[in-house]
Amino acid sequence: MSYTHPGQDDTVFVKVYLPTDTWNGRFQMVGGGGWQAGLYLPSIMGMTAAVGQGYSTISTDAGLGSQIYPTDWALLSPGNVNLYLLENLASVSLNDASVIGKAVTASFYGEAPKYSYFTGCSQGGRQGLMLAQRYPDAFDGIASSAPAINWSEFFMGDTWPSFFMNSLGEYPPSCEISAIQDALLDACDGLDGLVDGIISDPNKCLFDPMSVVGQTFNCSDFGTEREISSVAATIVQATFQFSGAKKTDNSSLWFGPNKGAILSGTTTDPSMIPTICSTNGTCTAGNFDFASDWLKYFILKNASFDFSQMTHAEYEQAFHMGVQQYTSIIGTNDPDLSEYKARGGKILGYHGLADSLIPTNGTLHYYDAVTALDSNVHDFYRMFLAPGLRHCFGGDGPYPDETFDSMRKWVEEGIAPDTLNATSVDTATVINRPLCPYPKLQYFNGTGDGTTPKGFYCA
Ligand SMILES: [Ca+2]
Repeated sequence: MSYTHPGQDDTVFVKVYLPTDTWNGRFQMVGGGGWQAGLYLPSIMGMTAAVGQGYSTISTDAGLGSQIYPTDWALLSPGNVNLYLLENLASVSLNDASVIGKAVTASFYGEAPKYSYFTGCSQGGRQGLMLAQRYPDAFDGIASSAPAINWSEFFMGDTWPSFFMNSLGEYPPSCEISAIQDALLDACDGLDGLVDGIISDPNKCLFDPMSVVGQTFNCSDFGTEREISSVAATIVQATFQFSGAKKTDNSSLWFGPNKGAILSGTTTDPSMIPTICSTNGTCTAGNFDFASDWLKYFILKNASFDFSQMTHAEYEQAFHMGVQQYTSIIGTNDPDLSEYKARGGKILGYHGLADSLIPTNGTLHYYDAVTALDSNVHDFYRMFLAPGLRHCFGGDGPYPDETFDSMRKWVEEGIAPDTLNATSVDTATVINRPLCPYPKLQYFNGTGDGTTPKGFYCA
């Protein structure tokens, strides 16, 4: 079904799925991902799973259509952002969907849902926190993982490696970046007590990419042996944790991904250091439109902006403009969750320590800000750190598959989860490990074999 906000020239589509005779008395809204508010394939899969478990469920497209990028809707004309649609994406359509979903549920079954829940990761994780911040009455419980909060900061931060390469005029091949990452993993894997290919405490990793300059490696991209260059090491160093986007005076603008995050890409988790190489081994700048579209269309409002020519002063200025213009619309980092706490709401989520797309430290920065206002934050909001997990899913670390059910149990039975189970997805041997709620981290005392929870503890 569709609806409009009269005068705003929008058409918002929502879909509601209702189990005919297996309704469990509960309502669940499924969030979106990337630039999509919902109703894309993963949302539909989430709705299908929810309806299979007896939930009535809804998802919304926020009136944006089904495009992967905002290219078609971002600008009304050069210089003029479609703010109504941005607000639909940011917040308005979320509350709409909760109202519509609950009303359709009540009219179909003749009674209102006993409990209402929201679930999402990335864009969906941001949506969950926006609902808690701005529409505290909408949901009893929210599963919010790897949230795309600090929206303008993290998008600008994601463009930093590309900007940095442009400023050097150097574009190392992904095999070289991978070789540095492999050396980092060798150096830091065991610091958490277990050599398993997963870095569970990135802060302990003091690996310096410059230390492997000159080492040879086999480049799978070209089938040749190469040496790690100081340029590639400099780029990796500039991308990682404690570095990240910088001002012209070298002070920090935003967090980089943790050491151990994979900087070379996959289809669902694009390369942080995008380069395009020909078979003879020469490379040029690749694209990371997912992030640079924010800069181009929303901050600079210029569809033909040439990112490759940007100066450092312009980068710093654009970073500031983005925060200034959009934080109140879509920043989603208001740390005052007192109204949500007061209505008895619970928020539970995870963030992968190997997330390169949305830096884990941005989420922890927010969590710290919430904690500064309410030292009892643990009573209603817990964020579990997932070692080796990339953005929302994927990577060598196990996946927290019981996030939603733990949240529901917390809401309905008052059982707060002290750990969150995670199960490996693609590994030959299935491993199960307990994730720890921030500020605790997961460590291993050496008593098990690493495939079962035995030997893991939170500290
Ligand atoms: Ca390890």
